[in-house]
Amino acid sequence: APTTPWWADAVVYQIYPRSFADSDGDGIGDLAGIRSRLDHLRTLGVDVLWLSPVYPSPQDDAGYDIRDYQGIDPVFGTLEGFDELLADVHAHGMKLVMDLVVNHTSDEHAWFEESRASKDSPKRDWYWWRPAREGLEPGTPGAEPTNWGSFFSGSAWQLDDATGEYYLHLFSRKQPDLNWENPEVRQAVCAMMRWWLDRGVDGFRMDVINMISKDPALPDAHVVGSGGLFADGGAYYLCGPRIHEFLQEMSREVFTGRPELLTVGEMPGVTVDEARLFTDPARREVDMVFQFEHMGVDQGLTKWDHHPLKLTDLKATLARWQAGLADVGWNSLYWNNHDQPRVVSRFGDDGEHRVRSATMLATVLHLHRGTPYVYQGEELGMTNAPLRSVDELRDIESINHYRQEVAAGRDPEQVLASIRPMARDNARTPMQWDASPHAGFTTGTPWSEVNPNYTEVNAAAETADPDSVFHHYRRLIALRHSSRTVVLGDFTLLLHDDEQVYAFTRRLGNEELLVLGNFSGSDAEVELEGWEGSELVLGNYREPAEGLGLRPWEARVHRRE
Ligand code: ISL
Repeated sequence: APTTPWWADAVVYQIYPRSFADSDGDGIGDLAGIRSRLDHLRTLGVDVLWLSPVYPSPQDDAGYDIRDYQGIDPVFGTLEGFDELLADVHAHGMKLVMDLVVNHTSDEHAWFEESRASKDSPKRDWYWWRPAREGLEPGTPGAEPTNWGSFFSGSAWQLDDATGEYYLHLFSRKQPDLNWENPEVRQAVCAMMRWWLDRGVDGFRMDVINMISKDPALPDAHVVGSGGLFADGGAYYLCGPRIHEFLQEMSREVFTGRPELLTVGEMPGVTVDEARLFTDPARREVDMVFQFEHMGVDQGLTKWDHHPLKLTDLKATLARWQAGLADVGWNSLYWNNHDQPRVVSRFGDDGEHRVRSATMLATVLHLHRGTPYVYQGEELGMTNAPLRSVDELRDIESINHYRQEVAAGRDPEQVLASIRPMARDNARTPMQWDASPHAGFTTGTPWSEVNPNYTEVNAAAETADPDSVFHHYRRLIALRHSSRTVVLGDFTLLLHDDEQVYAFTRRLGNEELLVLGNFSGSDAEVELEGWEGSELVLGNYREPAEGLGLRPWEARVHRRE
């Protein structure tokens, strides 16, 4: 049998540097701040850190718009400071994975500045340039080369005055898409990746990597319903025609001879069948992907159309991914990242049952088969931001959407109310370290408001409390490190139709684990053969349970042989 890779029993922790820890009082987190908090991560027990982008950037999309791939933004520190951080991370027995954002660059990147300068620039073809639609004056409504919408509202095309042509930007207009059809682009990206690996980094989280291969014909998208002005062009750029070829080439050119890496591809819209191909080790593409199906269960056509969770939908989708990647490939497991609202506010109860529901959610996720990702603050049960007024929005996605809707005549209060539950800003409030001013995040003025609950929800209080969310995460991570069944056991969903209880087993050889989670604030009955009297491995209530039934937001892991 093939040996399991090193990351099979690893837990990854995502750091969003701008909100993690500020060492110099400018109100923005930085690399030295991260260095000063490595003990927290060591105590938690995580194996790998993933850093959201720290490269020089105009920060139009909080660093996902990169001006220079081979440097550190002064707001975060210096390259020397980065090397020191990397050495410290390694000295603490952890690995460090970088964010790789190569579907697009900043419009301030030297490559784009050269590309936009003239139609015969040697780098013209490094991006997607197109003239106005046949017969229409550039800049007039409908003259955009295709009807595609951008993820951040409006058209995916921006007219550029220098040459009178449009460039493609799936995200903000300050994030022009690179043209991966051009082999020079691919070579430049590979060279840059090798440069970071030579510096000692341990892998990459690849931003929207399933968007790098577009249908070069760039056809108009099919319009669904009455729609807005712009349509979803995803059919022509999600898992496009050359995506597997591009990833295999990257793997050959960059990863050959470097066995100890971790690669994870962020892939909105990826299907289980595609994910099997991407993560089949024999194909040498990526180790695992971030899929999004379970992040869509509480929304309608768009993310702003938010509705309450139906537990059976969540269970069905996650179980399908467990089954789909059981024999080939590997799952990544996450509830949170810097783009998603806080899970305790989303699927749990961030009021009365905050601790109980946060620990229940953690237990259910971490007992699945795959590599768990913990997003900073999740291990404290941090909650969504209050977002009391539009002035508290910092994120381009929400701000653009707000402006678009208000301009279209919608009621501003209602627009804000629709943004509140899903806003990416929910995840980006400063890390809550202690009960001192600004939660110990900064001595200056934080770039985003600290959640007012920091006096109660913070790392200092939680490390001192054995029943805290923090210590529950620590126990879950330790369990994974000590149990082959948690890492490799088969997954079987139970109680498919139950709207209150999430139940499944994991089995390896003679050992079987039963995982139970109550997704509600009321008692739940559970009837399962043969589990009465089994050993309790872990739970989130101190007082022992009677029988298999669950108390409000209770989670338990049982074991039998
Ligand atoms: O945030 C989202 C939900 O609306 C997604 O559409 C998100 O934009 C998508 O998952 C891609 O995310 C990644 O690339 C973006 C960047 O803004 C995100 O922060 C990043 O995680 C563009 O680089």
